[in-house]
Amino acid sequence: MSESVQETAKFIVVANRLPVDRIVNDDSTVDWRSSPGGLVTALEPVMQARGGAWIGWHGAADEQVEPFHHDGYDVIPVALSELEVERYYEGFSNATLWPLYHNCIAEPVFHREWWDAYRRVNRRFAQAAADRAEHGATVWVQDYQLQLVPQLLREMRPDLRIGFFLHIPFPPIELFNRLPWRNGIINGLLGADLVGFQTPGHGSNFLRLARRQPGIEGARGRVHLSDGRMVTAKAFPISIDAAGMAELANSPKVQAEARKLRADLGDPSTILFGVDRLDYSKGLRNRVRAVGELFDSGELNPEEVVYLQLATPSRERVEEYRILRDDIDLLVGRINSKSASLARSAVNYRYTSVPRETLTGMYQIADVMLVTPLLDGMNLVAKEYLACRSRSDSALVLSEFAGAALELKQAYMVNPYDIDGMKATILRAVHDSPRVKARKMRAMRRQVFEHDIDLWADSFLNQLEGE
Ligand code: ADQ
Repeated sequence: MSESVQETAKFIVVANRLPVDRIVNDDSTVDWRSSPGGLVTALEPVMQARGGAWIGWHGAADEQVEPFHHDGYDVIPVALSELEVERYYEGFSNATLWPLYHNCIAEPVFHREWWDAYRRVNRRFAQAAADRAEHGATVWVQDYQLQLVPQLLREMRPDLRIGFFLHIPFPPIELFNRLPWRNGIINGLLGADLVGFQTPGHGSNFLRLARRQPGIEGARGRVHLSDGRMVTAKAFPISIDAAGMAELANSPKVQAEARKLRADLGDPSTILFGVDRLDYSKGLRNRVRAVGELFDSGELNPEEVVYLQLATPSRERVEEYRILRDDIDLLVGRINSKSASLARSAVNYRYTSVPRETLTGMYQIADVMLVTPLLDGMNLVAKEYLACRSRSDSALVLSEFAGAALELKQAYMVNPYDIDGMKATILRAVHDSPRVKARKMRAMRRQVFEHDIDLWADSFLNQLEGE
């Protein structure tokens, strides 16, 4: 395959971020390394097979980066100014849309200048795709930061097949309608031929809103526009590279790492584990409170049980995230200051990102996995645990408000708002018989291995290109 950047591409992914991180070497030369994450793992093989281009921001403000070839596909950086990062990304994307789409768990903030920046940046991404796409190319736009791109791109290039996938929930009409620019977003999405969601419920929310637009009629997952076009909305539950993760988990390196991790934690009889971006949607406050109360009451014994919680730093310049970080520090500090064991802390809390191998090792030693978001589009952590932890003596505690709950029905299901209910279910997950746990794990592991990331990408693209 050629190493030079092609003028045009027949398959293009457009996402807020590029799939690569910049590494500055000791001698000041620059390298680009694939950044880990579900979206990249999902789409990289597709890009390599199709020979495509990935359009996205490179992560540094006020900097122009030239297109380059990386690992079999072209990378096309889009520049953002410091003010645009503040208004389009931290503002409209993460302080307006993110809370609004997560059922207003935090209060969404509305600012007209943020919306203006969102429109301006969406136009820039659309233009970059229009400039790069071959005649009749397929363009796949990703996520809530770029909801205006489908319509803008269609106006520029009516010859393209345009798909859009929303990784987060699409809210009910009553909440969405608070948005002063609601029609702009709905029309933006209606520029696509196919709009994909994590669950059928999110798809129906969108369709209900779309049908309220003038001149639009619809039935059975589709709407017909007055210009004769048809837009399909459908659920495509995202997944993971289950086989790849299982292989990594079984590698001697990760096995050794897992043994070391368990020893470092003091070889407890039971390890509870949680790993999340530090985001209020992930339900960390309630989870930490529930486990803390179980330690407090003696129902979990800190001499035998350790709760390991990793939180990845996220959106640190957005106010809500700073408050959340302080709250969790405080809660964890309180639990540990009261825990009986001198030898080790009841809660081992790390505010950091870890390499893939270490995370995989942590999944391996987790006897009980705690995934308790207040609301989550899908939640890949639950699926990663099932792929990595092959021991049948394992338990997944899962929020009924994660998209994953629709597929992983055998999990120990919780309502994360119900602290007492969550405590009872965590205890059940710790104490249930190995036979019961084995049956649950078998069913859920089968689901994850049979519905992997390739199936997700193939079903979306086959439908888009067959439309
Ligand atoms: P996220 O909200 O980021 O994704 P999630 O699906 O759980 O949530 O994915 C997080 C990813 O980050 C996982 O692959 C996990 O392994 C990794 N990760 C988390 N903490 C880490 C740490 N400390 N170190 C290393 N890796 C860490 C959004 C939506 C989800 C949807 C995904 C994909 O909010 O609902 O499932 O997109 O569509």
